[in-house]
Amino acid sequence: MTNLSDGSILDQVHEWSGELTATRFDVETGTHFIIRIDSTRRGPAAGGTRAAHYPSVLEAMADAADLASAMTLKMAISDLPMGGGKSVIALPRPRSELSPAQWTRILELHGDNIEKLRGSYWTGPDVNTNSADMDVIAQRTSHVFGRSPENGGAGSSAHNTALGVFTSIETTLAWQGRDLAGRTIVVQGLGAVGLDLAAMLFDAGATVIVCDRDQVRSAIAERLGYKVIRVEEALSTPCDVFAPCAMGGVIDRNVAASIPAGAIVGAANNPVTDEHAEAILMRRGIQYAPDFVANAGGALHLVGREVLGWSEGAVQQAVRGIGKTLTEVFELSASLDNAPPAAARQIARQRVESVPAPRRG
Ligand code: NAD
Ligand code: PPY
Repeated sequence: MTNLSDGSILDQVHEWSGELTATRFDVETGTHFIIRIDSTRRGPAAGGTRAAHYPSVLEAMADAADLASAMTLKMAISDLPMGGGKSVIALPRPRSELSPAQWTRILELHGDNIEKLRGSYWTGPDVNTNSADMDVIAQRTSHVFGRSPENGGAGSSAHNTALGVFTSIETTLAWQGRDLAGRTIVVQGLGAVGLDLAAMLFDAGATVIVCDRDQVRSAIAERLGYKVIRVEEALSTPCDVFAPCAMGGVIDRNVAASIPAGAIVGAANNPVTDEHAEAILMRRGIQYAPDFVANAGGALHLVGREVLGWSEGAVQQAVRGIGKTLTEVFELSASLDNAPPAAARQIARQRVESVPAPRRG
């Protein structure tokens, strides 16, 4: 992950190994737009647009870089013909405080920025953006995944992301010699992915414990028969599997040393802060399914449907295939005596490097 103690934005750009950082500040809306292309080695860079009110532009830049790098790994380990990138719209205030007209204007400007990159970066939905937002961006550029089906897009990827995480939980437990039925799973975050995942786990006979900072979502979960805990209890509730489905960065070194879980498998991108924390999890025998393997169902959905022309059935077959990929990662991790994310990065980087680097102009 990008080190935030680095002094300036320029220092951060110098230290990043990615291909391109594009930024623009719009005075009218007070918005910083950031697009980071990590790699186009395997194909055009792709990755969603995240909109949030960040504490600083430096943090927004760092988030975009870390998320873009994870996309390169996700595409490569999933054998998709794309590179990795991501965009961050750093809003002047929280999304909920923007008027519909302001939000539309921001999306249009973002579409203009993407269009200027002439197809080297393709966007899609991410935290705080959805298919309707992609429809707006698509009025300014054709380099957009996940428009609504009425407008010719593949729609929301959340269900296939949840299916991939569910498959990964089954695979991780099987690796530990256990079944899903009767296991206790803590799902942190009941958004589009978390709620769907919780339902699949419940139907499979698991004990589902959930939390969300949104009271309405917690109330829905209670009605569905899940045990609801407070947000602050998520990292200290004993469980067989902890499934982070809210934001990244939740497992730092201290949490890695204390979390009472048998495994960590979720949808959130970059949930573990650094390699040291990954090593602590491994030393404690906590099986961590790398995020960019477990949450690749969304990318398989968007790229499968819109680039490869797959049917929904073919997408689901590919998403189920995440289980096989994850087992290969666990096998390599065991043989190298190294943490699963290190093994997964090794497989993905080999795939990226097997494609010849483009000639410099
Ligand atoms: P979402 O915005 O629909 O849901 C996130 C939920 O987390 C919200 O309900 C929010 O209230 C809750 N939340 C936020 N902070 C919390 C906290 N500290 N504790 C508990 N709950 C909290 O997002 P989503 O589409 O469900 O995605 C979930 C995660 O998975 C995100 O990190 C996203 O980047 C990642 N992801 C999603 C997809 C996809 O296809 N949607 C694909 C890959 C990765
Ligand atoms: C992610 O999987 O983290 C995404 O950002 C979703 C995505 C995947 C592929 C293209 C665009 C967005």
